[in-house]
Amino acid sequence: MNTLAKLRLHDLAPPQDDFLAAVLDGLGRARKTLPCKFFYDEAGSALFDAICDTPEYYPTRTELGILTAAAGDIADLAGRGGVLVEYGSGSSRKTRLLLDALAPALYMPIDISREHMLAACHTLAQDYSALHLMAVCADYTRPLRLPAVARGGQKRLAFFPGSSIGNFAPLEALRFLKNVAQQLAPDDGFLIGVDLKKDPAILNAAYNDTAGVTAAFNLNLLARCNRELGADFNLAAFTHRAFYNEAAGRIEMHLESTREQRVQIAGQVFGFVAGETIHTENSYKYRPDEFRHLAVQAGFEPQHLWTDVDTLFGVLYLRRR
Ligand code: AVI
Repeated sequence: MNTLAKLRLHDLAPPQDDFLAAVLDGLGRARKTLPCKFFYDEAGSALFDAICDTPEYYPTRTELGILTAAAGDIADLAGRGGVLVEYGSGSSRKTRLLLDALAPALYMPIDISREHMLAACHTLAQDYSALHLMAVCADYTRPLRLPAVARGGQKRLAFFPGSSIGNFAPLEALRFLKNVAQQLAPDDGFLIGVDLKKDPAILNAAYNDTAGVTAAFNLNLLARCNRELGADFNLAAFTHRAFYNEAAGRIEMHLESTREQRVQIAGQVFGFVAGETIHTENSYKYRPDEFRHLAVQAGFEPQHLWTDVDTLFGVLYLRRR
């Protein structure tokens, strides 16, 4: 069968996010902020891939190690030959690990970036001859109804790797988990990667790599404002700041103005005093019991937690109640 015959697109036509409106709103606030979802233009996505390869950023390789060791157990819990639903697009090694272990009949990635997802699906369709694919173009951060597909009595496994759940505030995380639960039937599974609370020194290093890749990733948000919105941010007058906020249980990323300055965007002028920051990202860390509590509130029964030897990262299997 050729790859096109096995691949279908379910296009929920996500509304175009209005970058300009979000920037004007965020910078107009008393505490300036920009939404972290705008990090991921082409340059930002490439920088994120580079972050994952830095020696300090442990989550990606640690989660991959956990999944490699646990793949057989995961398949025993989730069942083989069913439907694998991935929140995010699946070109990564993590997806392939699950495709190899679970041999699902259908793979359903959900991603807002249609072209990137379709390219990844074509490659997977070539490499997995028995696999059918249903690419869902949607913004999974908003409530979402997945297409109904025949499951032939098999289970569905939802997969949300990378601790992307940490980029939601706790209430938004709960809303997201509830939405995932609604897309599953009782006894289906949800496999989710969660970055765990740990020595703040390890966390601070992970978001302040010595090669400066995370700094470049953060500053790219201002470069993107310049490129796409005609803003006049002087990138040399902002510095990357990332630190663990212990009380809130999160890494905060900011861009700090190193001097008093004014920035123009679409005819509006925003003033900065020296030391003022734009808050660009939160990355929440959980203790296993905190995350289990959230999962139970959302309608799941936590069944298994796999970690690495240093308990840096957790992969949880949640059963839909
Ligand atoms: C995508 N997300 C889980 C990353 C994180 O760790 O919160 C994004 C990131 N920001 C800086 N480094 C990585």
